[in-house]
Amino acid sequence: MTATSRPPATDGMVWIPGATFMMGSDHHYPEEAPAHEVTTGGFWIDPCPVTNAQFARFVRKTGHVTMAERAPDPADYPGARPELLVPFSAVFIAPPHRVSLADPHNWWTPVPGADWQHPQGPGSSIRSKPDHPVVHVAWADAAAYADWAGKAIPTEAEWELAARGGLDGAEFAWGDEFNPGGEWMANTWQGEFPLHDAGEDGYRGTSPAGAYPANGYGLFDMIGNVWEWTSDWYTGYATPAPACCTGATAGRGASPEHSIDPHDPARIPRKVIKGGSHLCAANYCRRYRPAARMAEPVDTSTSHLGLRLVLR
Ligand SMILES: [Ca+2]
Ligand SMILES: [Cu+2]
Repeated sequence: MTATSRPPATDGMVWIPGATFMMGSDHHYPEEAPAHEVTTGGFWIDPCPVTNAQFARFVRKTGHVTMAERAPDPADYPGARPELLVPFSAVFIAPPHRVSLADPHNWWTPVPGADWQHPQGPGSSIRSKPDHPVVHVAWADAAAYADWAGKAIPTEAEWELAARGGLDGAEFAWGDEFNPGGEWMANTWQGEFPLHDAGEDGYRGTSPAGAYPANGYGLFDMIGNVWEWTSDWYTGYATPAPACCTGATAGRGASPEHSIDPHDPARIPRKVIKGGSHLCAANYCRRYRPAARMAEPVDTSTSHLGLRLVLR
């Protein structure tokens, strides 16, 4: 942390009035069900995800070094392959031929030297992308940025309320039709994932923040472009909250311990991420919807995950 100037807290932010709304969905993936009523207080939210230019300013002012730029400590990853104990981040690389969709390792590659300034790995840069969302930020990087900005990472309920744009119960952030009037409303993937992105929406990979129409609250890129971190520890909505936390909203009140994937040998706790990304495709991952959610280990950074901030 430094004492240097911070952006004025509500500069350009949008006020989301507190509300009771239906969170989740009964019509898609099991982790979104059951739809349930949630109440959240009012808050300010940034209209766009944090951009490369904004993150660069944070790094200049604070000297922050992201997780992806540091070598993992072998003590935290017993049995890890030595090639993964160097600084790396996960980059989407389209396979050269059709692969099993059951194994994300077929397109996610740990690339040494991939980080927020080199989103595709060494040799790539963000020079032409100052207005694109920052990517390759792990949870600790997102939290450090929020601290510096004097803001916070949204809860899942805040994020979903904001993404719905006042259209309670709608499929998408803009209504019930994916391409209303033939218009592209978000940066997703067209064509057969993970082989070929036809880019019919105008972009392959990330797009500049604000390139698609805003939702009903005036928020851009809530859906598609990049996933966004939320502050909630992951749990299934159908999983009963631990006894310590009864009274908490369904899906909330999970602990780091409860969020861990039982198959993960490193036992890394997981946060909820929201919004889907430019990699979401009809044939593989229809998560370009406000209700959609995924669990992301806190140590993980990828080429399709960024953040946006709120102020309470
Ligand atoms: Ca696209
Ligand atoms: Cu997806």
